[in-house]
Amino acid sequence: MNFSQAVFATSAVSLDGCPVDSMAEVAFAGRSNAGKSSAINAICRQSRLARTSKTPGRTQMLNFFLMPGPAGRYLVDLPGYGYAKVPLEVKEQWQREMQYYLTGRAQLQGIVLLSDIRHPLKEFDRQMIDWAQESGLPLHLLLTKADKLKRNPAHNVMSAVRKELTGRGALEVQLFSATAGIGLEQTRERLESWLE
Ligand SMILES: Nc1nc2c(ncn2[C@@H]2O[C@H](COP(=O)(O)OP(=O)(O)O)[C@@H](O)[C@H]2O)c(=O)[nH]1
Ligand SMILES: [Mg+2]
Repeated sequence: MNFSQAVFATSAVSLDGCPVDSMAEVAFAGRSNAGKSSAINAICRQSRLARTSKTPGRTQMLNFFLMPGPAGRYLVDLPGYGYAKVPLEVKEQWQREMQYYLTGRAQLQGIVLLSDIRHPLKEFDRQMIDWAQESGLPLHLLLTKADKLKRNPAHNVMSAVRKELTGRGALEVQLFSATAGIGLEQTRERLESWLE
């Protein structure tokens, strides 16, 4: 798959604004600062495809990155934020839009959920896991910034998360680090299996 040739295609503020072609896509979800933009950049071997920032993002938009080819594919960066800090109204709006998108988007093949390994399975993550299960979509959980923990603690977190999520539909958990290059190939393989 043409990850290296991915280019920014378009942004949408709601399901209505998403591309109307029928190319298959995978969505990346996670609380703001979980490492979504960094992961997309690392997976696509580019430094500036998706924007990354040190301050939690305000982007309430779906960003579509196109992998060109005879059968084009999209990687979709979904809006995310730290749950605790947003007004209820924003949270409810987000919940409506995400539910429309997850239940109404026929092109969607699976969800990559990113969660900082130092505080996994927050409310945002559990919501996404519930929706994926309800929509019958496979979910691949990346425990991001795995470079922040030593090998054994990182594996212990992964085991605990796997145990907690047993029986939650098609769900896989892996370690990931955009900066240290941990788990990149495993993630690419999962994306290929969903998009091919
Ligand atoms: N140590 C470390 N920091 C990371 C990693 N991935 C992202 N970050 C940092 O975490 C912050 C948020 O990353 P970003 O990709 O913008 O998160 P997003 O809000 O989910 O798109 C930035 O300061 C990144 O440099 C990683 O694998 N390891
Ligand atoms: Mg981002």
